[in-house]
Amino acid sequence: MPMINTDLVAEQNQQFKADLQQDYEALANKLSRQNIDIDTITARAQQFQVAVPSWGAGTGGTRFARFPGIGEPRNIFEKLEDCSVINQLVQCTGSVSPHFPWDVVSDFSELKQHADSLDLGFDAVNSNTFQDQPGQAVSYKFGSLTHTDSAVRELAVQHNLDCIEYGKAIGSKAITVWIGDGSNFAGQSHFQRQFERYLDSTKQVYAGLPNDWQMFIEHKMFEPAFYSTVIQDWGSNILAAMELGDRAKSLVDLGHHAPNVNIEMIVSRLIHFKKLAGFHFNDSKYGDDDLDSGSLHPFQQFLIFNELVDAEYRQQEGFDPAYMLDQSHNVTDPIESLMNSAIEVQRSYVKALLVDREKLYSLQDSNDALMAHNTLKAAFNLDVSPILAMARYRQGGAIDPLATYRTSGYRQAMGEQRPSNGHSGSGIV
Ligand code: PSV
Ligand code: MN
Repeated sequence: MPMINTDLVAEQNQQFKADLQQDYEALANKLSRQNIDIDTITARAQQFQVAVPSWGAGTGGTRFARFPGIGEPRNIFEKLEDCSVINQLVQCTGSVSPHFPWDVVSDFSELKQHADSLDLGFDAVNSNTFQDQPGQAVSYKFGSLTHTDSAVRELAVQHNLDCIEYGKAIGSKAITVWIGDGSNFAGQSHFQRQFERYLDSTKQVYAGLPNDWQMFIEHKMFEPAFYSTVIQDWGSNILAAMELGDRAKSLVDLGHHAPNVNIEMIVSRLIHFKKLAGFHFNDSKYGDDDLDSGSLHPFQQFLIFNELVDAEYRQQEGFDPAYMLDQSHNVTDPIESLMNSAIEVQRSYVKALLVDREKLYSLQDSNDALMAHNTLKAAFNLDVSPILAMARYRQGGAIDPLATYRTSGYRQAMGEQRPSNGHSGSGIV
């Protein structure tokens, strides 16, 4: 059941189609000179998918304030409706990654039906032990899976096991575990004992995974713990994943590293050890800013996709990463930001497909640094917008998603249908 009138999408596409056709043909000619068939690339773009975070559908905020937008979704059912608008127009976001307990419902089969009716699936489920819930028996103030008190650890383990049950009911196949556990003062926590408690707790969660499920471990350098975080980097992450077993893998959130860290190289190492779970895409300037994907460092995002496409090209065994967005929208309409970001991530993928890999390998092998670099840059510098627009059009989406969305008046209509209930079902994300 499409949320945006399909006649409107068709009308809008009619307006943009002639220009697109011209631009596509011009690019096709250019690529054919490099022996690249544009339709093969467009077909790959049509297959590309990145999941949308349920928590991204509401306006985010900072620790200072949150400025809600109009017509915000008030529960997971409404979040799914907004996510389906995104997918209807961009056609590369067919699944949603839910976050519990924010998205807990009394009847998960009803939620699954609602998602089915909107042509959406569910990606990895996320647990939340970084916040206390009303009436919670013991507090996560000093940690969750690594807390010194076994009663707190048990509560956190049980929450993760509950998340797996919720996920089973809606067709998920993975749980992402991110914890804020750590310390704010030197000496506050015993690093090794804390990590031992982490492993002990996560082993219990891992033991509860169905056979066809994976556990994604997400690292983050800092925040909310500002001196030390238990799973602070990919090193602790992969060590924990190796200790847990084959179905535990490391998830890379682009905002969770120190500035200037070579994330694409981390990705390459994780691929080598078959430990790359997938991504939370976003962009950042200072820390975990949760800016829109590709808005500041499109070259870095391209270099990451260069590693991913290289792994595909080399047919690396077991390579199947999950792609998700994870951003916070403070000053934009979340639907618009998520559409833009999904397209920017897809753009990086398509550009990486255009890298002449055999040429690059040979330039690398002959140590021709500059020409190797220029070979990468040649793909990055190409404007692949016509391929992305054609991929959307061929999938039944919008040639210009933002223009169509704004013309539809969806947000204004939601403003009338969804009077604010004071919260969006998530915290400040
Ligand atoms: C933590 O900052 C994080 O990136 C994790 O993925 C959380 O689940 C998400 O943000 C929630 O805001
Ligand atoms: Mn994340």
